[in-house]
Amino acid sequence: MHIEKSRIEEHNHKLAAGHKKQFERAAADMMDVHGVLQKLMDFQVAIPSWALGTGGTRFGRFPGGGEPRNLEEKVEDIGLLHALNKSSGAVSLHIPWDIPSNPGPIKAAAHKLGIRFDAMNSNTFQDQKDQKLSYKYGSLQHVNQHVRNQAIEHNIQVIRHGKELGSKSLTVWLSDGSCFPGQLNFRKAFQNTLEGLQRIYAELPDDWKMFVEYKAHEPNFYSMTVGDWGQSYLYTSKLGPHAYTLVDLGHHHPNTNIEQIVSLLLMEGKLGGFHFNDSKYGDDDLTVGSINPYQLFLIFNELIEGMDAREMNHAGDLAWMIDASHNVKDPLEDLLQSVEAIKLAYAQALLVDQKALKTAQQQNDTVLSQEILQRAYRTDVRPLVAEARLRSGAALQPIALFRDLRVREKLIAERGSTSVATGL
Ligand code: LRH
Ligand code: MN
Repeated sequence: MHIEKSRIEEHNHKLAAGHKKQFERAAADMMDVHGVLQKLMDFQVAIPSWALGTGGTRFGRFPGGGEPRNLEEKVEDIGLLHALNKSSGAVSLHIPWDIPSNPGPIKAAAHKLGIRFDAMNSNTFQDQKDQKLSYKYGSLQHVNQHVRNQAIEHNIQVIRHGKELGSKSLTVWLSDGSCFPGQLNFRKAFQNTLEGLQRIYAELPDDWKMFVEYKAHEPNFYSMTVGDWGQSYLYTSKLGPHAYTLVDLGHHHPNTNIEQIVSLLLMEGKLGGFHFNDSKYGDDDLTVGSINPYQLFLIFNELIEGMDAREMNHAGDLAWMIDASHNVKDPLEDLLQSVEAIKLAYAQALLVDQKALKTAQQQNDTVLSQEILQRAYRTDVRPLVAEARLRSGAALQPIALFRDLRVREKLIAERGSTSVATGL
């Protein structure tokens, strides 16, 4: 399915007058509006290929119909999102869920839709039907060298797929760990994992990055072999300059100060990127900004302060990716909301008067520093983010247009009500 440009222009025309008033009011007392708009237009978020269908839990999965049946249809769906918000110009593939059987045509089709291939994800947390050795007791940590070799070979295969598609990075998330005290020798598990990562790192093309994603718990519930930012930092520091830590917002114990972790990883030049989502308890993979939008704002505030301190390019120097799962919402509407929440948090953080904040911090004026932060957080930046979309040729109200065009109904008519996408 493809959305005609004329339908988007028609939609924007209907909303133009109301939007213009709101934007002018919002922009009236804003510094450097054009600078902020350009940054918003440049900021693209990668869509996870494993989150274009309905997700589920061990208790159940309730598919909504019209789900993409193959990688071609997944790229098409991301094309729909990108047409609506001109902010979803990248896809992050998961192997073997999305092996590109014909990389050339897939790459061309994605390119035509303005979509590039972001980080490739390996998968040594499931046993594939044709797999020789099981990952039940881990992959790179495993006590058996043959299992470790199998996992290393898989990651090298994933790099090969990525090279064919023009990707420039590999994300390694390991479900490795233990469920009971005494099950694992932590030091041996770390050393095996490091040795495995080093052999994968050695196969990285010179212009590639490796992202080491940590997670506090699940599917192991006593220890995880890459369990927190400190452990990931230990690996990435020992691996070398192309290795970075990837922060999945849902991979922390409740109430962890993630913005402080972000600030320190940036300071060390070891922050590679994000898996954005939201959560209230565990790795809930909920819509970004749906539970704790203030935390997302505080993370972007640290990102802007830290990236500007290192003169980094906001749009290109870190990997901006979503990692979510949709149990009750339409997957495409959920992803549109997540991209919107990321852009809103970025826009609010761009409005923070960093100079005044530093002065207040120097004077230990905690009241004033909170006033400065929350003035930006409480600014309604929706007209600004909408204006950035308008100037990029996207829809002023993506979800409203998605519904007006009855996209889901059309996808169900085309693909059927029982089509199921690969992924979580
Ligand atoms: C693990 C994780 C990882 C992906 C998977 C789909 O919880 O966040 O990033 O490989 O979800
Ligand atoms: Mn993740």
